[in-house]
Amino acid sequence: TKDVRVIGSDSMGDNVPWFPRKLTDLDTFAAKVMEMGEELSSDHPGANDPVYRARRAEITRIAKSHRSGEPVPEIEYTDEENETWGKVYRGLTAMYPTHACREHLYVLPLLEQNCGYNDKKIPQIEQISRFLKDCTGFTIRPVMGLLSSRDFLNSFAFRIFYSTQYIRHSSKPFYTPEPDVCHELLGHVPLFADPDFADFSQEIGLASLGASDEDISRLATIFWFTVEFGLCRQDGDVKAFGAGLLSSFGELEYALSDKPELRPFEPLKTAVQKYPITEFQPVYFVAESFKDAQEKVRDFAANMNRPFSVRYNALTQSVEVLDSK
Ligand code: HBI
Ligand code: FE
Repeated sequence: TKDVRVIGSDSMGDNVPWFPRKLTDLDTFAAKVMEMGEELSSDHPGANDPVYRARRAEITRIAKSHRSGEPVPEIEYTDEENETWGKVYRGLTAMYPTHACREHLYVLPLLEQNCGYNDKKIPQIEQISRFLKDCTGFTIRPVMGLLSSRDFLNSFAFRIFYSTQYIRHSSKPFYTPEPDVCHELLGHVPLFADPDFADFSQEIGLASLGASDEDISRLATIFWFTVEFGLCRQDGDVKAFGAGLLSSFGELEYALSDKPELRPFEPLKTAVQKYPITEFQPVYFVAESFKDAQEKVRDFAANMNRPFSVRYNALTQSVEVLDSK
């Protein structure tokens, strides 16, 4: 076996993309957003509503100025926003008992007891972040909108989840072309309270640090078919754990029907599967368990074209770079 040596950022070589080494390195991400961060696309139901746009801008300003270690500012949501949340909450929670994986079903009542989840008011990120920290060490930071795949995936290496804080337009409570609090808090958050799922997501994050653009694209596809649209086998049934499914009535129903094609989760194959982003998925991948999926992602990462490996030091909340694979 080779000697394992922790190396500094100066000795990484020129063709390794920059990546965050410590928690505060992520501070630059909050303001770095892709197209929809500040401007709404023309197909967004709120695109021509000046009141909605002003409100969304007000909420994204909070994300822009947030720094690591600070509490996430509370937002006083309007009655209209809370009503939209309520419609989504009631609709989805009615489907979870038959469609959601057991980890999601276990955590949701805990979020109701500890974080004020209910159909009356949108819960607050800060309270949820503190709850997740106790469960798995995950914390939430506010973000203005979509980050690049690289930045978004890198943050998972630190058990950080970047969450939007605004809500979809009230005219279309069951549709949004971008992530919003309904997607983040009902789809993603419950799973980050599960230790095995937290490990699995961090594994993808660690694999993404300093990865080539090609490998980032493969990891983003793996992320898409697991964290966003993943299915898993539980007690002989297929259940949903992907946040894109757990936050969409239509697709949650469809994904567990006999219409789509299901294939076993296999990183080498999953990573190159093409997928539509505006329609239901024709193909889903089924994981045996989060632990099994984590091991498979670790093997995938070990075979990536990256001249070093990384490990996370939870005591210093920093990433150590090792000069052997
Ligand atoms: N950014 N804020 C945010 N939220 C996401 O869910 C998200 C993102 N950037 C990219 C992304 N998701 C995925 O489509 C993958 O590229 C990782
Ligand atoms: Fe998401």
